[in-house]
Amino acid sequence: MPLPHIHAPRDYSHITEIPYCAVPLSYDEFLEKYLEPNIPVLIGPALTELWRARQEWVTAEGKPDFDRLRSQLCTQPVQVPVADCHFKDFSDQKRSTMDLGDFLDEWQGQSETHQPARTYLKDFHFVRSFPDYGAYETPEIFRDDWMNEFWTRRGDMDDDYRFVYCGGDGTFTPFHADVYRSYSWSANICGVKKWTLFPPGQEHLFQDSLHNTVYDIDSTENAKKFPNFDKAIKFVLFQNPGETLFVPSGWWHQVQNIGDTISINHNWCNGSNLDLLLESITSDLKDVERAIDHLKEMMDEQEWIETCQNMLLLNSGWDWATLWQMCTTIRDRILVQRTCGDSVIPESPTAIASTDPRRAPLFPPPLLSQQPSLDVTLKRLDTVLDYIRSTPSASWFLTHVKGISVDK
Ligand SMILES: O=C(O)CCC(=O)C(=O)O
Ligand SMILES: [Fe+2]
Repeated sequence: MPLPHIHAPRDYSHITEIPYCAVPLSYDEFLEKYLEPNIPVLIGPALTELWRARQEWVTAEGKPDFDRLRSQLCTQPVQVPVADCHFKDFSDQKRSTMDLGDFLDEWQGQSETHQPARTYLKDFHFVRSFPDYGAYETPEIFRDDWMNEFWTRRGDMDDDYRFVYCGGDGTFTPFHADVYRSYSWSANICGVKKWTLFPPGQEHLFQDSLHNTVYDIDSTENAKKFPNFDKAIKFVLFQNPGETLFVPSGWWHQVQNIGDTISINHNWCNGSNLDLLLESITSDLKDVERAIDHLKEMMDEQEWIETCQNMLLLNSGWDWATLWQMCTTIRDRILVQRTCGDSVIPESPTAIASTDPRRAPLFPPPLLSQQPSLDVTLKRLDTVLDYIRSTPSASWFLTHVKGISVDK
């Protein structure tokens, strides 16, 4: 079934450089100039100036304050996820976990002896590990965030997309577009990040038909497999301490740390990239169907649908049920907000009260002034929900496997 029309086509051909906003911009300006057209913007350090992380994690010389980090964060053992930047593991770096105190000791030792770093602390769920610490406040322009609102409200999962990254000189994140075609915002606490950003629509220059993608944009090997990769349009920018980058949906990027770097970032989505999310889940599903096509004739139709959805959830972290539940959770909240305005922070019907203190703290819904008109968003949500309802395999899966009613 063709994808529904949700958003006007986007055009990146006029972009000559990544815009810089020295002063924090209003939500309306951000929505109109960057979020809706899906264009990156680098925002000056005033946005993050008052954050505890910027005031307490960095020395007067602009280096990580290792002693303070240790005394504030390592009073008890905390396991953190790390990546080995010298070890490619399929399309990512080799991942493991280590104790935060051990990571800080190793990092400080390498930094002080000017050794190259290879261990990169990444995707560390900081707010979940330190719910009362208050390292930063999500900037108002990034509060219309359905992923964090929904994932922190779900009763069946303890997850969020609020991260801290820490790495020495030379650590890097290989070439990718973010999970589910989500946006990210990334605020630099110290150090410099070199970003190389590629607008969407050029995937044929760096991806093969099985969606194998360039891993390191600086590798001399790329030309053999992707001879036209050097023709891709790209933008390089240097993000200095305190600056925040909005990374739009589906923009490919590689990130290189210059000097000892700490950053905070969130992955997020909302009505402005809902069409791209839907496109991403349908494309991921096609990849799954193709990968296990040889099993199709051994299964009946229903077993096939269920197997594909299970694989989709394993590979991509979501299935039709996840998208459906996120959309209905946000829709329910908007309906209440339409009547009660900002005075009520509604509880999602899918939220199950939890007494587990290790759960990620809730991410509050945006105020009316921090999101587009509720009617525009409702229309977009209803278009996606109607599409899922009218896709037979999706509605069968939701109704019969997940026990979710898709009736209007
Ligand atoms: O800072 C990094 O190393 C990667 C960040 C990133 O990929 C993102 O914010 O989307
Ligand atoms: Fe990313």
